[in-house]
Amino acid sequence: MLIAITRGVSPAIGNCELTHLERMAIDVQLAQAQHQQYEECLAALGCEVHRLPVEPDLPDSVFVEDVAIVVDELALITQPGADSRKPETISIAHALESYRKLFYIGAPGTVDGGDVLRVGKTIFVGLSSRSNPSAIEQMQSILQPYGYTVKGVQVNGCLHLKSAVTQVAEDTLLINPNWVDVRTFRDWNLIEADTLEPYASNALLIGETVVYPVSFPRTRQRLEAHGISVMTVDVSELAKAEGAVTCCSLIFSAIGPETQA
Ligand code: CIR
Repeated sequence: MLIAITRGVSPAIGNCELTHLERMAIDVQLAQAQHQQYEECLAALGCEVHRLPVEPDLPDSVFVEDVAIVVDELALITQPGADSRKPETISIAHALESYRKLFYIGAPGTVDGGDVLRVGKTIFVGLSSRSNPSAIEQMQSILQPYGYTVKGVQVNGCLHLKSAVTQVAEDTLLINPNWVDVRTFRDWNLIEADTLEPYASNALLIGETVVYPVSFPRTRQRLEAHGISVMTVDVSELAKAEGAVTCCSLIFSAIGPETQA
């Protein structure tokens, strides 16, 4: 069984962090309705959705992906790269402790979960404005004993590594070659996002279905042409906060910490 941890949209989302986007008014009610449809989509794909209470004072707290990295053996609570987001970790650690043994990234390390792409036993970590080499070293020492290889990847022009590349099938990645070096991912089949849709590389793979923003029809056609099954969601308001589909959930299989190594 898959668990999906989510959190409702904060009424303060209009004060979110922004790095590459101009601030635009966000319709909070519409954002909340879109987020609810996103959760319904996760449930339709077999996830048990565990929604955490809204954090009225934490504008970006809907983007739960950034504060933890969950693998079968453990969960890492991150040290988010933006100071305004550091308090988000407390409730996520509390929610995860019944599922996984917890480890913590400490200062001076910073890493956002949006920079972490796990493909099998390889964990790529974006070197971005949010994530740094100290966090990567800490991740290596925590994860290597469990057989994971952790690799830093330079990211340019976008917020996170997963703004630039995500997994869309077991052996296939969706990528924007302007933001990350495609040679890093030469061991996988690559589908390039349409150049008219630069933000189209963030897709959320659940089982064999990709949850995908309705706003990228050209890239969606490319995915479908490769035989990938796509379920669309409208996340236009969350996109104004520089969020996308992976960042609104933490999805993992339900194993208790007592059954872990
Ligand atoms: C931030 O800048 O931290 C938020 N406004 C957006 C975070 C999006 N997270 C993600 O893509 N993993």
